[in-house]
Amino acid sequence: NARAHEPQTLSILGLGAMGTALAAALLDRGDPVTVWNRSPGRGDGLVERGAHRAGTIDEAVGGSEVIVTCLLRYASVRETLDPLAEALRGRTLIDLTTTTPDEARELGTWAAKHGIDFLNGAILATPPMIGAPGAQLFVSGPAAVHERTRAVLEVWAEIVYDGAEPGAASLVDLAMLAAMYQMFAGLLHGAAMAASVGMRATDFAARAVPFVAAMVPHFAGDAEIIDGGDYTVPGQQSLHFSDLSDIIRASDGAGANSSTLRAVQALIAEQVTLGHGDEGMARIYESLRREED
Ligand code: FVH
Repeated sequence: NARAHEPQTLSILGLGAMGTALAAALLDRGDPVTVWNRSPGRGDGLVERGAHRAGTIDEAVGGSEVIVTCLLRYASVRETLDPLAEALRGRTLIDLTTTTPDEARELGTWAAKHGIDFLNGAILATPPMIGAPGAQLFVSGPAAVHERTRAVLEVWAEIVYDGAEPGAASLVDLAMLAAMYQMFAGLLHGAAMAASVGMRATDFAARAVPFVAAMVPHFAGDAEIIDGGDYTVPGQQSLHFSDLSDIIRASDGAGANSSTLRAVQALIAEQVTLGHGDEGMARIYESLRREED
């Protein structure tokens, strides 16, 4: 039922790797799309497949009800859109550029000031994943804008609505990336340790990936403890036991840089000092989340 949505004319501003993938997915579904890129020479393949190339950015904005920006970063969005505030009035702007929560809020305020319906979006997918299972798109902004545009967005990814506050989608996106980068830093640190006994990184990966994949689901249990507010739940390995000192000695002995592990050790030590040594790893959430609700 690919076309069971209210058709809305749509322009994509920015034909980098991601903007091109977004436009291609619309063409795959048979939807019309107008495309624009700052520099010429991008989007020829899209035009060959039926996309309309706007000659100017004014044409791209003036010709569609929904304007999607997918640019390098927030500064490029403002540089591109600020001169077009009046042309955007009464239209819908969906920004899929990676932005910080504060930047998304600022863009939301700017849009409201100029009578522009605004939805902030954060893509959790690589360009080849767009339109395929596994791609996710977090969106936040007024519910009415989300509901009106959802059928269009669903061609790209599974949509997760993070509520009316525009910064929320960016915050959750960057929180997921924070988790991912720290996990990869951990794997790289492990590979650096294993190198001291002559293990190649590929061999370490072959053993570490299934192990970490089996461990990751345990985070759901930690999350239940955090939400329940009782860190004394029995059956957890205590912070006294997992103070990481053995691992750090092994890392130092292997000549690896132990700084990422020492950062985790400091969080554990803080909670032990505060008297929570008998509790489990979930407790260090209290050292990480310093702000009150
Ligand atoms: N690619 C990915 O895997 C990630 C997945 C997660 C989300 N991101 C975000 O998507 C935004 C765009 O990423 P991209 O991969 O399309 O990036 P590029 O291929 O480098 O294309 C950048 C486009 O931005 C245009 N641009 C840059 N500066 C300006 C400016 N000042 N004014 C107007 N347009 C500008 C650039 O145009 P040009 O250089 O060809 O003229 C490209 O169209 C990004 O936020 C990711 O974090 C993708």
